[in-house]
Amino acid sequence: MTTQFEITDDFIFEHNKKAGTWLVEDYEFLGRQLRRRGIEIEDLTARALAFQVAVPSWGVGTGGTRFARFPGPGEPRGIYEKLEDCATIFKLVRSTPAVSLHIPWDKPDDPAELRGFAAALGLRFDAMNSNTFQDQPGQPLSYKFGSLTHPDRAVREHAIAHNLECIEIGKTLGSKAHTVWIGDGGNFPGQQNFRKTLDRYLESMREIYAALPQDWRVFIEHKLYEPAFYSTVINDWGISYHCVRELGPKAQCLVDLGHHAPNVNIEMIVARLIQFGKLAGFHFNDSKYGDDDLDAGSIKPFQLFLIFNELVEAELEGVAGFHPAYMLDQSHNVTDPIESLMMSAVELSRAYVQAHLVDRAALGEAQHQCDAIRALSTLKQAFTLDVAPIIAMARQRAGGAIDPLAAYRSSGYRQQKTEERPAILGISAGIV
Ligand SMILES: [Mn+2]
Repeated sequence: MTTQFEITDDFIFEHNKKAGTWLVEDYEFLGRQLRRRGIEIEDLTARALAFQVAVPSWGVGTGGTRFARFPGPGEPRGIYEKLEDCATIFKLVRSTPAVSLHIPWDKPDDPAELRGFAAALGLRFDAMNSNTFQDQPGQPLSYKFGSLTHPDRAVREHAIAHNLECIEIGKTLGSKAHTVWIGDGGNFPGQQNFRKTLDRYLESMREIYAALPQDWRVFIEHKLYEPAFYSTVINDWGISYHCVRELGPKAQCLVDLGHHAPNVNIEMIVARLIQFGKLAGFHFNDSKYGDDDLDAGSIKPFQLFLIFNELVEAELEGVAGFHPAYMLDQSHNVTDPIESLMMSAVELSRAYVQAHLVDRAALGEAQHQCDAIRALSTLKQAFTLDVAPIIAMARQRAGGAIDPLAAYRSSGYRQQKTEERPAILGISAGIV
């Protein structure tokens, strides 16, 4: 393999010198402000340093809509180049050491070799993802009318076998979870029998569940609609919860923020799943209308904060069995995917640190006294504090960039990759 351009630690160190002065100044000032509120800034910086979120392999390519895809320059052309881009994100933000793969888009010829390649970049593998929402070239049986819920047993068996293959690949890669999202459902009234499709789903999922290694979990991802516009089989968290209860302790509900009806109280769903011991984790993104897959916190940053408020409360209480898998899931039509994924990772760190600022004693007291205004203002006090110096300091201490976007742009990474990676057709990227 020829030498590929990479952003070096020295480059980041040099770039940080420009912003280092203001960072120390702002960090000290914020530290004094927080001390007046009885908070030690170093405790928050330690929290920020510990926060991690996985990136999706499919997120480093330009996604698209149902109408078109507009590929960007220098896009990764295969899983090895996708990992290079993931490593670049990790180097700059230092909070994204794991990558989630989608099979067969990322199917490796040699999973052990791929694991070694990732490890050399400082990366490991997060949850596996199966794909039974599109047909692969030469596939004898079609998923056009469903996969795990298809009326034809042969199609269901084909879809089950694919999921088992994902788990097998994941074992070699060191993954510990398998995520199942299906597009199954109907577009017209009468097209499907609601009860029978769910029965078939559970029957199929039981076979997948039985193939899980002892220390694995399976994540069920629900989605309101699309591609089924009338009746999606796994359409909301209630159905998802029913299914994970039926399957067993290794099955949990995954929450993709874009997969709910507008205005749904997602933070309350999160709290319920924590309470029931069934929160698998997240696909973070944001949306204005539906499953827009915009960068995290770009439309509803307060909602993101409220979700993290629930997560941090559970973390601080030490709720039994609480270990959510944090992952980004977003698709990019108009931005450089590396920039978008970095910005989302930064937004999650911000929401996480802000949630640690909530005065939980004051909030509990306000709730006990039925003082709605004081409860809201307690949350707002945490949400409105600018914690940028804390998360920038954490990045710098971990060897990352104080300003990841500026460092990335001045590195010339994308231009270098454009020369190294002449475009080829058929790049796998998508919205899931
Ligand atoms: Mn998702």
